[in-house]
Formats: sequence, structure tokens, C-alpha cells
Amino acid sequence: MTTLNSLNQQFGIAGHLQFIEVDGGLTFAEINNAHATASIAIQGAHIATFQPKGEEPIIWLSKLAKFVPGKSIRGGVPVCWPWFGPHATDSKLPGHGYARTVMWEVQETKALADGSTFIRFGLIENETTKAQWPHASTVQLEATVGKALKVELITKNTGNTAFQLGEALHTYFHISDVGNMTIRGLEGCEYIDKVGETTRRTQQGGIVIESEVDRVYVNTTADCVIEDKGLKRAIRIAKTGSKSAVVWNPWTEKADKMGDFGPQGHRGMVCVESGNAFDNVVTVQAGETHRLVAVYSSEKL
Ligand code: TA6
Repeated sequence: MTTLNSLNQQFGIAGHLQFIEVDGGLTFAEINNAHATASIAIQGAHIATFQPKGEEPIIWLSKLAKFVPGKSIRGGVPVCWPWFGPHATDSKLPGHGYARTVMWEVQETKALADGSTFIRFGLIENETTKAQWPHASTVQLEATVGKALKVELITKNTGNTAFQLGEALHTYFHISDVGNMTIRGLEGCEYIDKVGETTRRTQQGGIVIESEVDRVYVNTTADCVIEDKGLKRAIRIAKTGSKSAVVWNPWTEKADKMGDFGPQGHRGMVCVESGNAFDNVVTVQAGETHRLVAVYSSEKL
């Protein structure tokens, strides 16, 4: 187990990055540079916060989020890997894979010439993870914290046979109120509507949320833009290596049942996830590296 002191000695960067331990027992990289602040739990390589200097947060984090070993954090950028949603054959395995609730390790940190901060994590495989995922592979997450936040999920097939990968950066975005928001970029896209009986539909116009929404848009590489009239800003979600976009808001009843959104917490967030799921599950050939990249930035409306 790496101690806080050894982490800060090896990877801390004055004026950029330090490691702290929070109540509950998780260790976070706290980033504070000229452009932005961010905090990233080493467990799950889970980006919990991101806020450009002088702006509202881009990323939403529940006020009731728990920071305890083995539990996913409600909000931020949960890493769904190596499958998205329920496991294909074993319902006892964790939804969205195990990556977000197991320990990763810090592999590198850098202060970049433009004042941004770079950090890379690698997932630590163990008998439990190998029992769930019997493929020789590595997965790393790179975050570059600047005026924008760039997140790269890198999967390497280190074995001799191809495997099928489902994945997503399950990102929760901070909005003024779900009633003030429209999501652009998915017009005309086919999506799997998971609310009620699973149905395939086609998106007509921008996405306005007035009840539970749980949709997997397939075969789309487009940027998504969250237009927030309340904050007079837009959040742009640009991506490469991803053909699925997931839009989710649990609405009142589901959020209350989940218990860690807080009262009306769902009104201040929307998930727009960049991934590869359903029709877009990725075949990673032996020896191949697959990169899923998302860049989050804000623009004036
Ligand atoms: O991405 C949307 C979704 O698949 C929803 O169906 C809901 O399960 C959500 O993820 C949150 O899942 P979690 O396991 O983080 O509570």
C-alpha cells in the first residue's frame, strides 16, 4: 500500500498536484493550477471534480457521494470497464464492470508547458478481477487538467486472442437545472431507450429532459453540447474512439431510491457518457491498443 508521503514524494508537483486522504479512507490527487482545480480518487481513477478558474464546476458531484473503499462515487467520471451495464451472462457481477471500484496506481504526473497538469493511472489486476475478466489486458486512464479536461481510457490487449470490450466515461455534468437545458448533437441518431420496455427510436431534434431518461445512442461520433440557459454557457463533449453516447437522468423516483443524489439532486446534473456499448462493443485484437478520448470544455452561450 503506497503511503501518502511516498505518493507526494514521487508524484507530487509543487503548484500543481498533491495527494490527500479524505474521511472514509480514499486517497485523492488534488490538482490546482493556473487554469483549473480537479480532484481524482486513486480508487477507480475516478475524477470527482473539475472546475476551470473563474467558472462554475463542469463536473457534478453529489453532496451525498460516499468516498469509501469498494463503493462507486456518485458523480464525477466513473469508469465503466470492461463492460457497460449488466454483465452479459453473470448478473452477480458489478454493473458497469469492476474498474471504478478497485484500486489503481499512479504511474506518472507532469506539469505541462501550457500550465496544465497531467496524471496517468493504471488498474491493478488481482485474482478477483481476473476471475471476472479472463483476458490478458491492461487499462490506463490519463487526465490532462487545463482550461478543458481531457480524459483518455487506454486498453491494451496483451494476450494472444481478441476480446470484446464495453466501456464508457460515465460523466455527470453540472447544470443550473434540468429544466433549463437542451442537449444538441444527437439529432437523427438511433438510440436504445432503456426506460420501460427497451425500444429502439430515432432522436428528433435536441434532447429536453422532463422525466427519467436512459438512452444509449449508437453509431455516433459527434460532439455533444449541453446548452444551459440558466448558466448562460454550453458544455462541449468532444470525443474520439467512441461510437456510443449515453444520456441519463434518473428523475425523482429513481434518484430517491438510489439514495445518494440528495433531495432534488437529480435536477442539477445530467450524464452524457462517451463509450462503446450495445451495437458498438469494440473488438480489441491481440496486441492492439484501443483509446477512448473525451474532452470537456465550456463555451459562452
Ligand atoms: O448510464 C446510465 C446507467 O446505465 C443507468 O441505467 C443507471 O444504472 C446508471 O447507469 C447508474 O448506474 P450506477 O451503477 O452508477 O448507479
